Amino acid sequence: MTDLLLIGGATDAMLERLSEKFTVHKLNDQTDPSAWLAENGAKIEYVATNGHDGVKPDYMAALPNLKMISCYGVGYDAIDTSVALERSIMVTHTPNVLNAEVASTAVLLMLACYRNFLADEAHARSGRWETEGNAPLSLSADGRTVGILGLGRIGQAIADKLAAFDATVVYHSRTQKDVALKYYDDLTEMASDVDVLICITPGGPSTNKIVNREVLNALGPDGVLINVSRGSVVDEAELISALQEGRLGKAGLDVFEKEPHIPEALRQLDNVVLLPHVGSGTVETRAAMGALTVDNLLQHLESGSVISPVPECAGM
Ligand code: A2R
Repeated sequence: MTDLLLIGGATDAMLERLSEKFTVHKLNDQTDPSAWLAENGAKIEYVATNGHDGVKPDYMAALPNLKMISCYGVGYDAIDTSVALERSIMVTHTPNVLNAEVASTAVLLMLACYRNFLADEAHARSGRWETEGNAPLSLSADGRTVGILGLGRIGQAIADKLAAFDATVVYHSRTQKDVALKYYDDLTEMASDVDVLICITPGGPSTNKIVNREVLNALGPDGVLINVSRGSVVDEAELISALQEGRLGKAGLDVFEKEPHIPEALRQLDNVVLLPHVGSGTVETRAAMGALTVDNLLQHLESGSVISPVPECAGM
């Protein structure tokens, strides 16, 4: 059977299907992954990984006969696609099947920021309602102007869900899309015009810290920042100081610069809502992502074609 390297975890359902066609080697089971790769790397033709672990450059170099990398997740910034292209290695990911879930997470974070539900829940649970009286009033999440940074598949799903909250949706990306929403070619200008900025671009060099001090200041003391993309998109140190100094109102964050580490200073703030990167993290959506990750591998093994290549590999 063909040898497949699994980097990171996989569900039982994925492992069951993979084991029918591949000899699966789990890198997590190796006490010294580099030593294992030095000895066994040459027999590996397929890799299954995820958006967080990706494939480290030295791992990639230790796999001379690699044909394909299947990534569980839509973001693939932890895989160097330029090296993959040079070596004619196909890279696939799992777009679309998580659009609705990540969009729900973005909207839930926005609602949590405005409506203060987490503090209200603690107020109710602690018995303080009875002893101290009503919880303070929150702010309405309805009728807001929301700027979406990255109006792609997920960004559009967020825009669609926001219609239920009477939002005015505008967007920024590098190119204008064929949609009836106001386009800003300048991110800072958009940030100064909106109540909420929702980040949903890919990670990687082109978006690294594009939400910087200038953008955060433009969003302002009443502004809300939501990040469901990658931690690298926002300058985390600048975000913390903006929140501490009241130059930014609130933030709802599902992603961080050095996951799973969340800076202590961020965890101390009460004007943030923090999630442990669960944007697509439901049983249903993760099952769909797992199925597509495996479908891509099996199809490539059988026919050499794939279902969902990353854009860089679409012409291969
Ligand atoms: O810039 P464009 O016209 O290529 O539009 C894409 C936008 N985008 C950017 N916007 C501003 N500055 C950039 N440097 C930049 N790079 C890309 O992000 C497009 O509108 C959007 C990405 O959309 P999709 O490729 O359809 O990705 P999808 O499936 O919505 O997922 C977005 C990201 C993933 O890469 C993960 O990091 C995360 O959501 O879960």
